[in-house]
Amino acid sequence: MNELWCDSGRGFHPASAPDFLPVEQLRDLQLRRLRSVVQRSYDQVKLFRERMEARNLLPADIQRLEDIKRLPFYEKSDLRDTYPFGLFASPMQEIVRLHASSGTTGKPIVVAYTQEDIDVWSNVMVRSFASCGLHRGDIIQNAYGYGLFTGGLGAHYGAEALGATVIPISGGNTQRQIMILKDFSVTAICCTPSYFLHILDQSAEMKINIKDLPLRVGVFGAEPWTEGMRERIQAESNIEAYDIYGLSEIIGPGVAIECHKHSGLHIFEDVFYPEIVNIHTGEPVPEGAEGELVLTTLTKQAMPMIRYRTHDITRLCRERCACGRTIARIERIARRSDDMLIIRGVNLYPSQIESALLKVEGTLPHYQLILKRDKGLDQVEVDVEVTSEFFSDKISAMEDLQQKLSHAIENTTGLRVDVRLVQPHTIARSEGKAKRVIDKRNL
Ligand code: DLL
Repeated sequence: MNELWCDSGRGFHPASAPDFLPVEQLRDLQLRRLRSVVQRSYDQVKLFRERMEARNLLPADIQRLEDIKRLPFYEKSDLRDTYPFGLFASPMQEIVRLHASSGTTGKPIVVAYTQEDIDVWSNVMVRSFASCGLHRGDIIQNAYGYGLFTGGLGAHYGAEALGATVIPISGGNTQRQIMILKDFSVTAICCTPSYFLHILDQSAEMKINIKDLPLRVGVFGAEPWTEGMRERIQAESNIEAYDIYGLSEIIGPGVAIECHKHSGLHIFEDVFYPEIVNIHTGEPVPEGAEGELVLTTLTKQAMPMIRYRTHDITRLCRERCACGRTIARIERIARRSDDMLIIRGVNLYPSQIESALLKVEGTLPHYQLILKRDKGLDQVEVDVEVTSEFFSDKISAMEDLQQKLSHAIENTTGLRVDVRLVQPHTIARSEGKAKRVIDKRNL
């Protein structure tokens, strides 16, 4: 048995073996899989074949991993343009599951899985849970939404394959969530970080202290969140909060996850090949530099994605992690290239507001950006909830807090925004992904 594998201490599970592969072996495996997925896509997917032909490329031209750069990108628009089944590489007889992601406009994008794809997905989810120190005997409350969203079923099958006990509660009905957390002695919860905050708020109202429960791990993802948010969550609940990343187009949850060192998310490189490219040119960035994550599914049968542009901004770190895993890490994803708001010429990301707000005492991590246009000029209003102690009648105290927040935001973003303090529970809560921006400019 690999020594490093044992050294990692916590979260050991046999399925996590590929996390600790010697790097040369990992590269060999990646190349073999890359060549096979390129061949499969070329043979089965018209759009891919046409793009290869337009570049005078044959699958056999992929001789080394670096050759991946010669391949065309896939974009989200390709999934929309070929809606619903145009990118499938397996006949329907072999497809056992479809999921869809709603997106903000129009038709959803559809993704497909063969049984083999589902098994790979369960495998990466087992490795994800193992990385959070979970194992057989743990009771996992799965509050990701079940349905077309990949979060619920993805985590569900992974938890079962791990040998843990899964509670398929899905999102919503927060009071029942809290009752079950307590009565079933739940040890881990899966949901979006913003929904967990809501659970914390509600439990305080129900006079249940989450700190008194056996809950010890949170597997949080599906939306950007900050270190400040992690600190709040951990301080208020005494659990260890892990960041899990994934996207429907690639598989769902389980593309990358933190280990107990919490220094980046390990990407399951034997299954998903990562590249980082310049968001404008699509050219590779220097090693370690920030850019857009591009992913290739190395094993997907039903719907392989080759060089899929995720629009998620991160960097890649190939340095060996202290946990012993040899697979690369990506930095926490705080923003998407298409999340960027340009306000009076300044680039603004919602997560910058979150980091600024959480530095100021008295604020709650519930906020929303309202975009308005006044005489042709864009204005941003930041609505932020403040604790009931701070929400006082003393106008001076409130003004003081408002000033502090405006300064903190200006220091972080370079933008002057209007801050509006609102009472706790004023901002609508979501059972899934939080809605951080309301754009009233084009109404
Ligand atoms: O959100 C899959 C998922 C479910 C991941 C449960 C983790 C947990 P989609 O709905 O297709 O899939 O949304 C994918 O969400 O491209 C990111 O922009 C964002 N995202 C997902 N996880 C994280 C994360 C699921 N940990 C899109 N941090 C991705 C930041 C995240 N953003």
